[in-house]
Amino acid sequence: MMKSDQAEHTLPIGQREIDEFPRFGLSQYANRYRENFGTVQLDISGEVKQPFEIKIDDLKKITRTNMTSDFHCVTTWTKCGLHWGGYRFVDFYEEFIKPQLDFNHSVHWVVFKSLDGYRARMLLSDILDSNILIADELNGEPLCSKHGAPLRLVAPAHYGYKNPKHINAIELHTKDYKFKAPLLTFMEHPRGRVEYEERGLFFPAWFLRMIYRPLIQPTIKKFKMGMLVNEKTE
Ligand SMILES: Nc1nc2c(c(=O)[nH]1)N[C@H]1C(S)=C(S)[C@@H](COP(=O)(O)O)O[C@H]1N2
Ligand SMILES: [Mo]
Repeated sequence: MMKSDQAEHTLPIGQREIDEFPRFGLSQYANRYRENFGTVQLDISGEVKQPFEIKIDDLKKITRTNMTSDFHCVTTWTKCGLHWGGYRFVDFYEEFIKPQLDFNHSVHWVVFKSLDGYRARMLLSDILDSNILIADELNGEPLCSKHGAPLRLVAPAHYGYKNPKHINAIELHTKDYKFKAPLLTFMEHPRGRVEYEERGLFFPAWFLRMIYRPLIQPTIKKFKMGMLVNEKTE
């Protein structure tokens, strides 16, 4: 098998490199693929003076950037060396969101909502890190729907479930926010950091690895089918 050419590449604990970069996620989202989700804006709400929208074209105001990183799914597969292009989340936040914040409440959680119904929450302090991207390019091409067009979050220090695809809305919330997880509660860690193996709640990481591994191939198949079926019916 052809693995990544960096011989010295060490993977995070519990991860195994795979050759392909499959479309992946929770099974319930497998069938929600669209070749074109067709949005041109991000709706911003929560702790802002007033809800507002950012057109995808408005993003051109901020500097573009490229980043190469490995992608780690919580189920233990890793795809190495992906080249992403887009905008740093921190630049996006400074340009568009910070000026609109309601200063009576401090933002602690950021919730991303996706066109397939997916949701992910992240700590604002985690995603202001300079390696977090809002990506619209993958390996030198416009981002394809398979991997999250029109826009997806790329947060390489966090497991895949904190890398929402097809983002169309962002909510800013205080510390008290009660999140409705799309994943079963034990599967969703509030932070999902790869370095600390934050694979989920309650169970030890080795146990979660063991139950997740057998799900990889069937899940890849379900997502492949989802793309085939929904391409035909479009
Ligand atoms: N909108 C959306 N984003 C999502 C998911 C999803 O089902 N829907 N699945 C998450 C999970 S669990 C993983 S591993 C990655 C997979 O990204 P990929 O399909 O580009 O490989 O997307 C994440 N973001
Ligand atoms: Mo994942």
